[in-house]
Amino acid sequence: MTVRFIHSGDWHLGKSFGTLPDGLSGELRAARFDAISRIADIAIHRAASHVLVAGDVFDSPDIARVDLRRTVERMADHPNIVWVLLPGNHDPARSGGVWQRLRRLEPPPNLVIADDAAPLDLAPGVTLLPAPLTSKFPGQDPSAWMTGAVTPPGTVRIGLAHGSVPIFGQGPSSDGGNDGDSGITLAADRAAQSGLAYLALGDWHGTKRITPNTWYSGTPEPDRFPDNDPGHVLAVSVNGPGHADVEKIHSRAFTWAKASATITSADDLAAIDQTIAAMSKTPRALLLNLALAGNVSMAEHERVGAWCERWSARLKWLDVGLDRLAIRPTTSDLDQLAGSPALITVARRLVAITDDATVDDNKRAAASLALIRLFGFAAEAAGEPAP
Ligand SMILES: [Mn+2]
Repeated sequence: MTVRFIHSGDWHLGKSFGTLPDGLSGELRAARFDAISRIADIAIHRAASHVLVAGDVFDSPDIARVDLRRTVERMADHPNIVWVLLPGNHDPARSGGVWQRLRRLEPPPNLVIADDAAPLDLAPGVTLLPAPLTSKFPGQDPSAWMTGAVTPPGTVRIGLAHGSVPIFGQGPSSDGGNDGDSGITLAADRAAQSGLAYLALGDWHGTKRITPNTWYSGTPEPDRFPDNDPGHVLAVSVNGPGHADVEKIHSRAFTWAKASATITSADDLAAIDQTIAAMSKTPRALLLNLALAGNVSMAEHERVGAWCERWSARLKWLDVGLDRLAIRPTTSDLDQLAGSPALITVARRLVAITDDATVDDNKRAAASLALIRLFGFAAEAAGEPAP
């Protein structure tokens, strides 16, 4: 008996990305709904009958009704796939909650809300044991009931749960972000304890293998600059009660990545060019958080600015941090201030602040910015365009 399904989780539909530029936040919001269709394509391609979503389907119980409707419509587009949705800490199953609102929209029969901790038949001989969350902080392991769940002998038992598992030497696997840190601890050996062929977990937004048959799928569409490995779904084949084959499949539209470099000239950015090329074949789909540090002259600082502008135009988003990139005016930089010894004194004082490791980072960043402004004004006064 073989059952094939897609394991996904942490869709966070409706997430607003309010701190990002307007147009971008709209695109990222839309990409999360589009992920449903991409997952359907993956399911069809892998001949998977079910998509199991391990919690946090919705970012908030207050998701707009039209977005609930949008979710239903996306799933209704694929009547041959059964979508099984588990309530997580962002969208717990409680009276008056998001799942009741969803039911009032009369979703099609291929949308299954797994909001009851009771065996649910997926296919002949295959039973799902879901561990829905009924509150943000349930205070106990919601998967514990799986161990005592009675199923006929030979049944393939598949678990579906949302929360963190303690990882050897690392503590709980919570991802520490606003959207993944549920504070709910699940037994890491739940699959073994409860005779599960596979345990599909959500909460951790990166893809992570806990045991050969216990995995976090991660979110299919990244939602932040990651410290983990988001942007995949898992195609799972279970052949009998004891064995699961798991394949990690790329599902994201946008790649979020972090990079950092310490530079002394804009030429050093060539290494970042290569890093960007390695991160994504499609720069327009890349959101890059870049932290630059080091010391550069005024002229090099201008070149760094031009480099940033070029990549801002080519990438989906360049979020560049220049706080730790200090200006070191050269003799020729200082020559620009030759008409005013007072300005040279000011410039030297600012350089001394940026040089002083005992001064806090904010003050040093402010001194650096003041230097850039100072030279900008000097260039303007000399009739040159400001850098
Ligand atoms: Mn989550």
